[in-house]
Amino acid sequence: MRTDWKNLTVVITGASRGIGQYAAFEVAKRGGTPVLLARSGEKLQAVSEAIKKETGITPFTFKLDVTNEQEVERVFNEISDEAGPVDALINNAGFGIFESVEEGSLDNFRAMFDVNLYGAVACTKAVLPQMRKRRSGHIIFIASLAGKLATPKSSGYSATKHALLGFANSLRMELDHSGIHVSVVNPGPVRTDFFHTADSTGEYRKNVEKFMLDPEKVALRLVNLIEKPKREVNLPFWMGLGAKLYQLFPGLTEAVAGSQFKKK
Ligand code: NJP
Repeated sequence: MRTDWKNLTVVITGASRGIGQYAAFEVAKRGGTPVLLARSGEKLQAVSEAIKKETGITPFTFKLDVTNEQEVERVFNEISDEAGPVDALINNAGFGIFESVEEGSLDNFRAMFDVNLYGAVACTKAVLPQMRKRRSGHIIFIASLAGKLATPKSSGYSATKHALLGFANSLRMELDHSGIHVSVVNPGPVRTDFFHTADSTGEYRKNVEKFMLDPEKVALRLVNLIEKPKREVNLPFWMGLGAKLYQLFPGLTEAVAGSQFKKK
């Protein structure tokens, strides 16, 4: 269990808003140094200033589109030079578009894979050599319960998160006895701007409003992992249980609870 947050450098992708922003606040509140990454430089600056005002910690900020491989390499080199070695990487940047297979465009599928899977792979590859050398580190993926239980109109998004879970599970085994932890957080719906893109009609948001998680609480559970590494956190607990039931009895679960999966 880790409690020495001083001098701990935590890189967070997608830190300009939503879960990533709250995770950055939480890291700084505990005394760690967050490194904020996202495409929107102005928003990163605003988050950084708010963190400094509230916690006294000055975060590092770098503009980064995780889909640009060269940019990922360059930015992670800069992080290493300016902030020092990365102790933890939170692969959080991601987005979804809810549409049926027939209506959805292949371009949207590719764009989701580029950010949600390949972006996380690129950032992970950028921190691994140094973590290996130091025999220490933690890589956390924000996947989704959609990566365990796919529902209608999220085939593309679910596929990216299933892939991300597969990637993380393989990586964990490759890193056995390396001193590097691999964790995954699988949330259900979280009250963030995610839905502005994912759910253009607002239908899904309306249908799941009462189940929506608070991003601040998700961030808290996420940052707790750095203190006490775990393989996986499913939020809320009962939805994680539902996903487990589905994996054990997919046909039966669809037959009994199928209408509950049609909220989009
Ligand atoms: O979403 P949102 P959340 N390169 O839209 C960044 C997963 N999740 O916090 O680049 C770099 O508020 C974007 O920044 P910017 C979800 O799949 C969510 O809810 O400036 N960064 C922003 O900071 C995702 O993996 C729910 O536009 C890129 C951030 O990503 C994670 O949680 C449920 C980028 C997105 O912030 C955070 O999502 C679930 C790029 N190319 C899983 N593209 C949920 N909200 O219900 C985007 O199961 N970003």
